[in-house]
Amino acid sequence: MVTFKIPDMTCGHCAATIAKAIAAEDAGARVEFDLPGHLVHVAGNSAIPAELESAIREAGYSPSAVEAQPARSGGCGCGCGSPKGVDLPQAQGSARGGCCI
Ligand SMILES: [Cu+2]
Repeated sequence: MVTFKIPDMTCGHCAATIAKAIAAEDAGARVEFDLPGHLVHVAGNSAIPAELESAIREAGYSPSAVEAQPARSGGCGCGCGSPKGVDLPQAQGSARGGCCI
């Protein structure tokens, strides 16, 4: 899954144009639009993000890749992104440890 911020995507017509550009690059990609947020989420099969980005650019828009959320592996499970093994002093004695107390 890759997300692009496209400030100049403002309406359904823009979204359709971008969807077409992405489909031309990666026919099987799943595309989700967040028009108010000017975001496009692409779950692609084959195309690499840089190729998708240039396809969108060629369609006349100004995408920039948004850093994906780090995978939820390890950590304490609260989703705060705190790496496993962080021992906050107040966590001592807590069964869960980490940042969740
Ligand atoms: Cu438009």
